[in-house]
Amino acid sequence: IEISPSMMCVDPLNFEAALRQVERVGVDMLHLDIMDGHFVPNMPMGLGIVEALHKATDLPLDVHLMVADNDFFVEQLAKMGVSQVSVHLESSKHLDRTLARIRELGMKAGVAINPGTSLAAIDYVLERIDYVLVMTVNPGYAGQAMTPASLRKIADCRDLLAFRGFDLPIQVDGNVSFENIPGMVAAGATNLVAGTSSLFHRSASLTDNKSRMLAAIAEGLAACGKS
Ligand code: S6P
Ligand code: MG
Repeated sequence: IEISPSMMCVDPLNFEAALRQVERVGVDMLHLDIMDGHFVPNMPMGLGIVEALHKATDLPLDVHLMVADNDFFVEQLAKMGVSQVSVHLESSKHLDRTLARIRELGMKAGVAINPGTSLAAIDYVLERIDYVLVMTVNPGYAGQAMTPASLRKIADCRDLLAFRGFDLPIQVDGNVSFENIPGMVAAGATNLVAGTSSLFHRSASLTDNKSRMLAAIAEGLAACGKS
């Protein structure tokens, strides 16, 4: 199970210190939420931070695009050493073409899907993707509550991938809390976007929060017989 901390959750005035703390505590990649104020009503960080992080860290960069013009941002990100990028199927006019282009540019391609969107739409792009991002909140903000159908949707995604014979990571994003992690992992989540409800929870240090995450992951794996 991989952990991808959502960097929009750190204090922008102490960004570098937070980055070093995240590196010390140990994570698998950095989740960077790029929003344009059109597809979602928020704009917490832009391309400048992606470029700066590429120079400042060895951690792989995991970009989650929440923008109206995916194709523009995909071309920009390819120049910034990004490892993987997900585009929302809700904002993609030509999803198949955009996903093919992401791979052509040397990045892993992910398709992100809003809580209210049917999984059926990803069925015919499975050959084009390296992971699925199942949104468990409506995109735009940190600190929201998990949408009610999230756990069965993660399980449905796992079943669809298995049925079609694709062994792909399932990233989950939104209220991936200490309480929700066991159920998410048991349902098939393999990559956890960690925000204000886990790694960056204000009640404790990053080290303690990471330990609590690991315990919650172990509980989820045990529940599905994988530990
Ligand atoms: C939301 C964004 C997410 C959040 C993350 C925050 O649009 O894509 O990556 O930053 O969900 O985590 P939490 O635990 O505050 O929900
Ligand atoms: Mg995100």
